Amino acid sequence: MGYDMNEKNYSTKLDLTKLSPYGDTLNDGKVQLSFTLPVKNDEKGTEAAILLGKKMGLLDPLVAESVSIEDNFTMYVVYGSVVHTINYNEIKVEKIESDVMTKYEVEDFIDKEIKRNVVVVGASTGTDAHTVGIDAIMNMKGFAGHYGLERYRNIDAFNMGSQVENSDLIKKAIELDADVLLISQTVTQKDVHIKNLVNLVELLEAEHLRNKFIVIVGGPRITHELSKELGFDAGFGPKKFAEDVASYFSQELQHRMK
Ligand code: B12
Repeated sequence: MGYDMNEKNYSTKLDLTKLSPYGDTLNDGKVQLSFTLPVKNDEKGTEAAILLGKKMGLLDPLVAESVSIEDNFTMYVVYGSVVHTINYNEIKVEKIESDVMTKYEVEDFIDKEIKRNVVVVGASTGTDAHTVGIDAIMNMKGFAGHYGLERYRNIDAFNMGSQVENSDLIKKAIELDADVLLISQTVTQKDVHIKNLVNLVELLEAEHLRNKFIVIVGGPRITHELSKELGFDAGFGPKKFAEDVASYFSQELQHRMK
């Protein structure tokens, strides 16, 4: 097994216009990926995993691990080098422009700039039964040491739970005269989240309510860019907490009040 020096740049100088994964040395392009094949955990299965790695464009793939899941199912970890590079300097990402504040700074900001409590209604919508994400953001105790919105002294947070119909969420938001809608989506199989999120925006538009609320979506596969494409105001993915979204909506509300 040797590196193909013609195909890969092994210069150890950092060049952000040709960004490549770092394994043992700069620019060696080493990646590791895992997948399961519905075959026996034997030599033939290992060869199949290597061939798949090669077809995916990996140089010198090797099977670092193979674990039998069932008689005819094996999970493989394949290690190899990618030859592709990225021009890091050209990347443009749509990101949320507001400043992230602490819980206490958010509360002070709301006191000073909004001068009343902010009303937030949240739910995991459609068929989605995953509650942990929306609870992490909204519940009093919060998540990973970050208090949830219910704990903010000037935020009235209403968590409707999971499998909430879009129409019920809207009804509740009208009833409570909400400022902010928080939607959580976890299941993305067959793009069910896209259909459900688009449906919410369509319902809001049909009832001329789209601009009445700041509409935010979050979940493990949500990006801010995707949220904008779908007609939302902002999107939050993994490793985001109550203070991230509260910082955004309190500043956005202040902006809209002006
Ligand atoms: C727990 C769990 C369940 C539990 C849920 C219990 C409950 N009360 O929530 C149960 C057993 C019910 C379940 C069911 C299913 N699950 Co499930 N589940 C999980 C699991 C193990 C953990 C999810 C979780 O709680 N994460 C922790 C939270 C804190 O993380 P989070 O949701 O990402 O939230 C953070 C951010 O995303 C963000 N965020 C989330 N929401 C929001 C909202 C806003 C407004 C903001 C600002 C931020 C924000 O903030 C949070 C904190 O940082 C994951 C696998 C995994 N390890 O992730 C699978 C997983 C999510 N489940 C999956 C699947 C497929 C299912 C089922 C379809 C399985 C089945 N065939 O029946 C069903 C679906 C049921 C349904 N109708 O929805 C898949 C989803 C794949 C996909 N992309 O579609 C996963 C990834 C497992 C897998 N690898 O296949 N599941």
